[in-house]
Amino acid sequence: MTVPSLAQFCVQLPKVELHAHLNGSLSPATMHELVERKKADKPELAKFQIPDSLDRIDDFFSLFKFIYQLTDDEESIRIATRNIINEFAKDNVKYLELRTTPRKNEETGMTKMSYLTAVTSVIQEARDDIIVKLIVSIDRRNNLDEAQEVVDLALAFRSQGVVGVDLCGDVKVGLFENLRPAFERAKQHGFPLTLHFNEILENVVESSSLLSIQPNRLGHATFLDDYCRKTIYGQNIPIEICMTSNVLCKTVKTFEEHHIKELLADNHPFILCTDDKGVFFSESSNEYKLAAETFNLSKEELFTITLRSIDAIFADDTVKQSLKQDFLHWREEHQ
Ligand code: 6MZ
Repeated sequence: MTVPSLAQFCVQLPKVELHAHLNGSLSPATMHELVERKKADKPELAKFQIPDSLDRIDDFFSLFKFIYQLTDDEESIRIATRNIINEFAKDNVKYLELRTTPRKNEETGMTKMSYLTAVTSVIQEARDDIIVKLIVSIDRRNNLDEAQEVVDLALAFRSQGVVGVDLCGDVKVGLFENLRPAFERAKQHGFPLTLHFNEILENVVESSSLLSIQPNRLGHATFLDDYCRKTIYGQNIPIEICMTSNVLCKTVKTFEEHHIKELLADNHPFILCTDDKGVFFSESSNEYKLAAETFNLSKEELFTITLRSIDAIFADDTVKQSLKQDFLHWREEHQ
């Protein structure tokens, strides 16, 4: 048997993706397909291109003014969701928690309810090579009523695959404390929480507020002071790591300096994720390859990372056990 290259191994490796924003995950092919649907009405869309590099994280959030014009009706949402799932499945992601912020559009008649109906109808389409669940996101821009509406929607769509609630959005906007009652209510209803955490240094002032709600996972956790590290390690909170995203958004200077190195040294649980594979042009397998190349990880260590990620998923124990069995079986066959 020929030994696969690192890139081939990372594609073959069964993976878990837990931090992928739906509208940030549109591949160039999907963007093209959606532009084709829209360009008769909005010819200016055809001219837009995702830039190769960003100067600052602020430039990232403004890209959604364009992307949201492509996904402003239910059919576009269905196309986007289906393509994203197919692409992750092709990259051998076996369990995907996609996340999205319910959005309405008065021009097309799309409501937050019909938006989520579109997403969940696609994630429930039966396929045997990937399990897909949904996390609904509360945007930092939301006011409390809007945040509570997201929790209402999470409850309404629970039996359609919604497994958790996220805090996301422009890191320089809003305050978690204003939205806290919505997260408390989601928690009371048994939804696990994942929060974007300290993506930029200015967010550190909010740390104790975010950690006091006892989130089940954290996204990024780029800047950790002693208090944060002690609390996160003490509560064993897994961290969703998005290396390419952080370096391209310039919140981390280089891959070598990425904060994953401390988690590796301290043996703290993390999950390698893509964040926005459409904007950052990086698939799940590429994030594994990058981690291996940067930190000299062996194939066995990559397998341990993917296997350990299963402990952090928001689905129930039966799903976890079955995934673990499948992953261990894969290793036996690929040793
Ligand atoms: C914070 C992010 C993000 O929800 O419309 N989003 N929020 N930090 C990040 N790191 C780079 N990447 C994406 O997907 C797009 C939305 O996800 C959030 C932003 O709020 C963005 O508008 P959905 O499917």
